[in-house]
Formats: sequence, C-alpha cells, structure tokens
Amino acid sequence: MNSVTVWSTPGTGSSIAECFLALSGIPYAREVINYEDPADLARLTKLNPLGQVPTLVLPNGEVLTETLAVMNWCQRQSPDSPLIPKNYYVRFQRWVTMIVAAIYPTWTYGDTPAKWVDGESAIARLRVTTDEHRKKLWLAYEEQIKGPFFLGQEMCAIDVYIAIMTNWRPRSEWFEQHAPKMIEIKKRVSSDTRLREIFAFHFG
Ligand SMILES: N[C@@H](CCC(=O)N[C@@H](CS)C(=O)NCC(=O)O)C(=O)O
Repeated sequence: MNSVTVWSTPGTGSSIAECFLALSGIPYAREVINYEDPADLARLTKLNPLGQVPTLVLPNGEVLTETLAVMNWCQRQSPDSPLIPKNYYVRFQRWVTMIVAAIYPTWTYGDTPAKWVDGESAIARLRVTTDEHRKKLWLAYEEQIKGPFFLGQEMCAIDVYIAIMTNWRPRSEWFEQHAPKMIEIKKRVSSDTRLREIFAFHFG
C-alpha cells in the first residue's frame, strides 16, 4: 500500500500534520516543496486551491488539507491516538478550533500583508494588528493551561499546535517572558522521541 504523502515546507505548519501522523503511528513520506516558489505553488494549487501546506495525499489518492481535518482523520485511522482526548470534550473542541479558526489566519494575513491591502501604512498596520491580536489570544491560552500539558497530564493535539506555533511570531523570547507554560509544553512535545526528527527537520 502507498503511504501518506505530506507536501511539506520546512518550518511551517506541515510539521503539525507530520506530528499528528507520527503520534498516531501512521507512516508517511515528505514531499518537500517551497510554496513561495512559483513552480511549486502551481503544483500545490492543483491539489489545494488555497496553495497552503500541509497538503496530504492519502493512500487511496484522496487529498486531505486543513490540520484540523488531518487530526480527525488520524484519530479515525488510529482510535488509540492521543490527539483527541477521551475526556474534556467541550474544552478540547473549543480551544483546538480557536487555534485554526482565529490564530492561524493571523499569519495568513500578517505574513504577507501586501497581498491583502495597498499602501505602505495599511501594509504596516495589518502586520502590527494581526501580531497584536495573536499575542492577546495566546495570553488567553496561557491562562487556560492546566500543566504540564494544556488539558493536564496527557498530551493532545492542542499541545502539538502550541509546540509548533511558538516557533513563529512573536517568537520564543516573547513566549518565555509572557507564556512560560506554553514554553514548557513546547519543550515536552519537541523532546518526545516520536517527534524529535520532525522538530529537527523543521526547526533544527
Ligand atoms: N487552515 C490551514 C492553514 C495552513 C496554513 O496557513 N499554512 C501556511 C504555512 S504555515 C501556508 O501554507 N501559507 C501560505 C499561504 O497561506 O499562502 C490549516 O490548518 O492547515
């Protein structure tokens, strides 16, 4: 049987999908691309109209995108996967959804503000407002963390998102100062033996 192929750009959220697969014991192959390269982007857009990674091709040829959908697929393939906890249903669903619905788009618009607005001051402002909004949201997450992981003793998908996304703006220094519990989650997740190679590849 073919394995899952993950279209992956180093340092991006492709690593989130890879962690979900690894924690679920699902083998995969990486197709390394650079979505900023026009030729790669043209190939990627044929599979995913958003031109985003992660984009997965499943063993049966179906395309799967959106990290939250990847999480759900992995858990369905491997019911014992730790991604979706057996308990804390409401708390888990609420906070995992908020990451992809509210926090992830702050980079979509803030990373490339010139794609969305015109004029130097509007471009600068979009970057600043999305960065500031994201910080506010992360502080709400920090308050929610039971420790050592988001929900308590067990790692779940929210911890994977936190461990990856704390590598991005506003970057480690800010998190160390304002969100020490998130830094603790990042340390624990990135040193998990099942995930070390993924962190080394993407952020090493
Ligand atoms: N909602 C998507 C977001 C994916 C996403 O924004 N990926 C970024 C890399 S971290 C990307 O491909 N950015 C390029 C773009 O949006 O044009 C998910 O959860 O998978």
